[in-house]
Amino acid sequence: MKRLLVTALVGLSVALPAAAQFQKPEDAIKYRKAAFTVMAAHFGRIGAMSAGKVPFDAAAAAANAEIVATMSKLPYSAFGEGTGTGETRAKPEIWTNRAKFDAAAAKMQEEVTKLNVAAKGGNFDAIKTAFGAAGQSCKGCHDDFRKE
Ligand code: ASC
Repeated sequence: MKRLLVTALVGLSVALPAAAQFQKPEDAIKYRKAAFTVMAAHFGRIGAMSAGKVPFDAAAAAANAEIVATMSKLPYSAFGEGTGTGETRAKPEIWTNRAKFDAAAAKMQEEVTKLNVAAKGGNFDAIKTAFGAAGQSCKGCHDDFRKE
């Protein structure tokens, strides 16, 4: 019985992001903005180290990169049809050029996964390089799909 419950819970946790349901478009918008906000906060902490603004701390970099990698998976289930208006800077191109948007999202997820690997390795130069590439992947998507 216990095992059945554990199996069900694990299955649910895997299925949740893809099946995320939102009552209203505003809920989806809030959710994805929250995910990006948390991701950016932790990404920025690695950025501060990369830029020499705060001392390099390998354990902190690794912890932050892990959170970034996890958060990076969350926002995209909240870009459903009908969520392009309201309190959002999302451009209509997200829905008219979905393949390009999805590719940009996948690229970002790939780069933050690399950042996570680098951060676990603890080498400052490798982290800096991976951070730069990840930042470029954020910027690339913003340039095409986010209003100023
Ligand atoms: C950040 C952050 C972003 C990206 C982007 C990179 O730290 O919050 O959205 O980096 O600015 O160009």
